[in-house]
Amino acid sequence: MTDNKTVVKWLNEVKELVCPDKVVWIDGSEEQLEELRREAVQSGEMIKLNEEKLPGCYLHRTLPNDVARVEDRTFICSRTKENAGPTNNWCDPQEMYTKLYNIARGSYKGRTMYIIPYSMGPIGSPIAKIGIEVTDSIYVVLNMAIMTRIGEKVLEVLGDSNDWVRGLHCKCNVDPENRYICHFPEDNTIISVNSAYGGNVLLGKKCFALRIASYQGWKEGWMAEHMLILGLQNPKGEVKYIAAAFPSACGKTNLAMLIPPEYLRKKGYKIWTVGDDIAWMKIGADGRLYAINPENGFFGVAPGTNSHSNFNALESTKKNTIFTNVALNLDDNTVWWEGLNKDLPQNALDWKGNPWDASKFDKADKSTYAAHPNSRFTAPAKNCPCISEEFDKGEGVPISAIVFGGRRAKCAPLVYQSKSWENGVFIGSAMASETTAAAAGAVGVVRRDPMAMLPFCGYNMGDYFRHWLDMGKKLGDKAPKIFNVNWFRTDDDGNFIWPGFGDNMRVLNWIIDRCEGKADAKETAIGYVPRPEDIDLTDLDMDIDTLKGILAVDKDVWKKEAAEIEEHYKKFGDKLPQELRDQLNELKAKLN
Ligand code: GTP
Ligand code: SPV
Ligand code: MN
Repeated sequence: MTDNKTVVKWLNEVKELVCPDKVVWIDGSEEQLEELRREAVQSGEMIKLNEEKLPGCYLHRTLPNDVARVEDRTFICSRTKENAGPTNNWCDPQEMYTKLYNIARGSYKGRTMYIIPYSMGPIGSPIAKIGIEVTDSIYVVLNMAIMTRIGEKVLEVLGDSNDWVRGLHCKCNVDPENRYICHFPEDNTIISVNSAYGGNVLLGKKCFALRIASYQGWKEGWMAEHMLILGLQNPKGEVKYIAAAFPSACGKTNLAMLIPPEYLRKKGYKIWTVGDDIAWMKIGADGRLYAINPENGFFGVAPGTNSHSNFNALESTKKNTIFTNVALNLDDNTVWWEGLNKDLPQNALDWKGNPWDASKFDKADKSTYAAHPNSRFTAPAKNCPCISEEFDKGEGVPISAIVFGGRRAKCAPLVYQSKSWENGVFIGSAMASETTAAAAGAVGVVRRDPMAMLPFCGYNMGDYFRHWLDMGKKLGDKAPKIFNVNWFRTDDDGNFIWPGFGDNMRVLNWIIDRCEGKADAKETAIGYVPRPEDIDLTDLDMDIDTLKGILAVDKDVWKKEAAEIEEHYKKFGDKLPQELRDQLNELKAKLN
């Protein structure tokens, strides 16, 4: 499909290594994709769902050992260990290439080598970038066809350029002991072996659009961030854009597609979705920060998604969607997951394909769940009822506010504003959140996750902080204002205090009002916190004292927090920018 010499050379080398029976170029045509779907159904790799209720939808089950990203097997193989930094696993690139080639060698025997040319970002957008993924999995091809822009036109845009990311995925025999997700930032190369799940194998997503792209952004003066992008439309019809970074499974998809409470809808407020997971941001000609969503679909968390919590996400999954590791309702050949509705299916298979006994369902015991807690839907962005008209444009949207957030049962207030860009970078660098099922390992453990990028930063995180500070200097007074939110404060019984979801709009309105100098705030040691009367509680069953409680900044809790941030900062040694050290000292002084 191309005579780009760099592409042809790499593909020949890969082919010689993996020894496929057959080679297939993915041209992006519907006929070819439909043929692959047929093949996947025939082999059992996918199950066709009810064509009336869920047209064009399929269910896929991964192996039980392969249900989430594997952070302990993810490597940044830069030439020096220092460039990977203290927060990444590192291995010498030559050593890792040798190890991976030994695993990949001959692994496509009896299989087909699919070549997927794809664009991250609207094809031809000045912010977009191109990748080629080679895979032996039809599931990967079909997911990439939803999550990215694929096919022949990508190669036309690439021409004879060498500016593209090489991605090799080998499913092998999905052996967790030989699973590696490796990035070679200096070589624009990703190699992933022995997995067939989501972020491990859809190489355009976390591997390219965050790990490789964050490195490229550092070198080229832009930013690749783990952020949703939304447009908030006010009653005058003006749209202001917000980018928000929350760790995995902490609410990006939900916030990006939010439906405002009725009283705000009636006034004319509305949210438009530009992206739900990743933002690429560049300084535009007018000096402001512009963001695009490099993806073309949503790889969203299924559990908890329902018509009340996230109507727009659920609507997005009603056609041409691939479900992974949810339950199969045998009565009508549709899907089900915990939190979809209260009707537990009485005749269903669980995510492993075993008969599911609804009577044994116990909320406290995840082993009784029908769907895996990290089960997902892959849905085309254009299915989303509130997709922004800017989504496909490629120039990007101007960002007014950057929001950080995470799951903190205590400590962080509902919302606060940083005092400056530097202070905002400090807040992002010190972010912490409870771990979720999106990555293998323990769930619910508080860990520092700077800018929600801990698992995704492709270079030394100390340099990454410096890059953030430098971007702020370039943006000057045009820089977005930086905020922090926490929807997850709990009471003594462990219940969430803030209603969350659509009601988060009340907080977004305060954020935009602050950007426009329209709302007041109280200065505290950690930043500007709304006065309780500044958060509109109309129609909400919450009293002002409860609100005061989740807006409070408890100095004793924060002194402990500051001590923990100091510990966290030690990892970065000399790479920690002095500005951030100063910010921490200022916080400590204010708390005393
Ligand atoms: P990734 O796709 O892993 O990056 O996740 P994400 O950040 O997009 O998270 P998502 O929106 O899928 O939400 C993850 C989980 O958090 C779901 O179970 C949601 O129901 C829950 N959640 C999202 N927003 C809120 C909120 O405002 N309050 C509460 N209590 N839960 C929320
Ligand atoms: C995340 O874990 O942040 C995700 C899902 O968005 S995955 O694509 O698996 O990384
Ligand atoms: Mn994510």
